[in-house]
Amino acid sequence: MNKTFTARIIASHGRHYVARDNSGALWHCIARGKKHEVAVNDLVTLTDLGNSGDVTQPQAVIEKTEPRQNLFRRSDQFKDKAIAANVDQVWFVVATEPSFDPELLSRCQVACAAEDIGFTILLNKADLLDLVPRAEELIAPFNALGIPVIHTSTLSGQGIDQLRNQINAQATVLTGQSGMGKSSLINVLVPDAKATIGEISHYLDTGRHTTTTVQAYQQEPDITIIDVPGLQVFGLSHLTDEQILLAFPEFRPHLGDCRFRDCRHLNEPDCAFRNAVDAGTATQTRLELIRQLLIENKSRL
Ligand SMILES: Nc1nc2c(ncn2[C@@H]2O[C@H](COP(=O)(O)OP(=O)(O)OP(=O)(O)O)[C@@H](O)[C@H]2O)c(=O)[nH]1
Ligand SMILES: [Mg+2]
Ligand SMILES: [Zn+2]
Repeated sequence: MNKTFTARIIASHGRHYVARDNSGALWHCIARGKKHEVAVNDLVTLTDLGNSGDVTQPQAVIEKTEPRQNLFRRSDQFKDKAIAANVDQVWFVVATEPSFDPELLSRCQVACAAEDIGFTILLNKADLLDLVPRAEELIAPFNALGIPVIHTSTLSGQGIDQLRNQINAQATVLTGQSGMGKSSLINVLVPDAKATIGEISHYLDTGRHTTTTVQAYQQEPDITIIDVPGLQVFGLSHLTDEQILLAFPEFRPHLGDCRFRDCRHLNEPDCAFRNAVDAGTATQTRLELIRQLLIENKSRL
């Protein structure tokens, strides 16, 4: 009979995965059954399929996923995309350049709040001093919500010690749009990351520059840091209306205060959310995002 054992998923590319077993050996895996959902940083049970002719790539089947603490994911009408499992914190990386989309940042914050995942903004490329004030302006509304912001530079080393302190045994995902410097930050934080990238790209036959796979880097004693390909959209159709509303800290105190119980926070009289915007404790942009998310939810199949 084939050997069965537990392992940690460290990379995913489509329906292909790489897992690391307790001895440190890597396995090329596929999930059994189409419905079986697997994400990077999942703990799984594997069955050895032998070497299939290539001794450098032992093959295994994922039989079972252990229960998760949470799942960092995004979704649209058609598809749920698991990004990583058992995540303690997400670092959303923006940069002084190229420019970034604050709505994507907002959506990611909502996804994290719904799964009880810590959320921090990294303003990377802070060495480009002339461009810092403009980026800070875009981030200010998030900072006002109590979301921490760390200025970083992989060139000058600014903020890197603070990142090291904040990793502190927390499974950490770096996400954000393409070109912000996520992979560069990982290269600074995890000295042998480049070697791991080479190893994994050999397994999954992927390129090396722009990140195309979700991949975890582990460094003893307790660094787990996960690199994600640059995002362009962040759908939240997996969330219920209630989860959406609870994920906005600035509107949460006003939940249930609208005149109408089924208020959509549009033009209804005595809408507590609109009053919060008028009073300056919340922004019009974030209220519009709530409306948009509730509409997207309504059109869900
Ligand atoms: N000036 C400056 N450039 C940086 C810094 N960090 C990264 N870069 C540059 O930004 C570009 C993109 O960096 P990556 O690390 O590949 O970005 P990424 O976020 O991983 O991009 P994707 O993999 O496409 O999602 C590279 O040319 C880096 O050299 C920084 O702190 N300062
Ligand atoms: Mg990258
Ligand atoms: Zn309302």
